[in-house]
Amino acid sequence: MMLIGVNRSPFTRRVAITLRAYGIPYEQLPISGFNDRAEVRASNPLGRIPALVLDDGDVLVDSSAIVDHLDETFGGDRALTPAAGSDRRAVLKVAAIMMGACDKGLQAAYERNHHPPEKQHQPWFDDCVAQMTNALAAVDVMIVPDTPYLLLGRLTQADVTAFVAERLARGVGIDTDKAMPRLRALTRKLADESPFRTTEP
Ligand SMILES: N[C@@H](CCC(=O)N[C@@H](CS)C(=O)NCC(=O)O)C(=O)O
Repeated sequence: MMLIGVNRSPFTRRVAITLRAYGIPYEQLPISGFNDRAEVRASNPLGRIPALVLDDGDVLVDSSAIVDHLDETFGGDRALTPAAGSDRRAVLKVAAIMMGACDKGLQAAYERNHHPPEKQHQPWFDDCVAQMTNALAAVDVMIVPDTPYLLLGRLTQADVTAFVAERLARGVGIDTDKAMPRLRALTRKLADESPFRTTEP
């Protein structure tokens, strides 16, 4: 398997963490959506990372579709997203909020990094950051202090997505220690676990 994308992308790292959590061997082509657009388009016509090239040559795009395939193929009864029922709904809800938070964080980052200073619109930047902050704060209050994982007493896709979103939040200037201390404490602990530690960009 070949993971297309750089781990500084929260969406790519989410897939990398999932691959490692399942113990799946893979190679990685560390290219970025903006800097290597033509090369990325060879795998994803949209020009976005991540993509995952399967051993039979099939190519999956979008982190949610990729982790769904990995869950189905390798997850068994310990899939990072449970297969059915209220546990599945709970994990998918957190993952959706955290992936949406990443979208907002990236829009804020793009405003800063891809527009010339005179064309940057501060209210748009602030609104994106506020949406991301609210999303992370909503997950912060779900966390029971000193528990190792967000839901179900084990590692799930809720932890994986919250981890990558919290990291991106710091990157756009959100003080997560102050604004969402439980989430920050959780991500500090997760950072020591192998799937997270070994995918640090
Ligand atoms: N919904 C997609 C989002 C992927 C995404 O936004 N990737 C970013 C990098 S973090 C990208 O390639 N951006 C370049 C672009 O959109 O042009 C997913 O979950 O994979």
